[in-house]
Amino acid sequence: MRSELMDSFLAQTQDIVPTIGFSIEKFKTSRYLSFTVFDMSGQGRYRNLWEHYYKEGQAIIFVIDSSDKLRMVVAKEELDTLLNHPDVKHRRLPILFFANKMDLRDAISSVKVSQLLSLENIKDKPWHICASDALKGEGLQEGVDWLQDQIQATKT
Ligand SMILES: Nc1nc2c(ncn2[C@@H]2O[C@H](COP(=O)(O)OP(=O)(O)OP(=O)(O)O)[C@@H](O)[C@H]2O)c(=O)[nH]1
Ligand SMILES: [Mg+2]
Repeated sequence: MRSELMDSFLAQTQDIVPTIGFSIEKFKTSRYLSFTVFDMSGQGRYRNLWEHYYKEGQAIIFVIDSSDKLRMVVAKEELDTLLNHPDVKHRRLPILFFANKMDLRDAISSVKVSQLLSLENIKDKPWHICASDALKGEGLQEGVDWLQDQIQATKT
């Protein structure tokens, strides 16, 4: 099951193109749990689409380019807007952060990303940050395992 998930991630790194609007991905992590992921484009002109999916969503995955220090303030602004949205604000939605592009020399650590985004201020939702390298698939399994535990915990 582990390798099936990794294989599908890695197969997709072969042809990476910017997401236009959004795309839908489905994968199963066990016999009991399948994910339907709305992969929303991070480009400025598509960010207003995000909020239409908060209400139905059971979890949020927020991917940060750890090598882009200049745009970290933009990521923080977008995160704060997301956290204050009425469909998110008062819900215990688990949020998984990927401090991505860890393979790049000028990437900052996940601890530093966490500080710059003030994640310690998120007190009413379970959250977790993972360092990742999406090209090699590193860190992805750890993140998905955490999310799976969170979702299972809310079901039981
Ligand atoms: N070095 C490195 N490059 C990465 C990593 N993850 C993604 N990239 C590259 O970053 C670029 C953007 O990747 P995308 O997957 O299109 O990023 P995205 O956030 O989905 O972008 P949008 O769909 O436009 O919102 C591509 O050239 C990827 O190959 C990583 O962990 N390390
Ligand atoms: Mg994309």
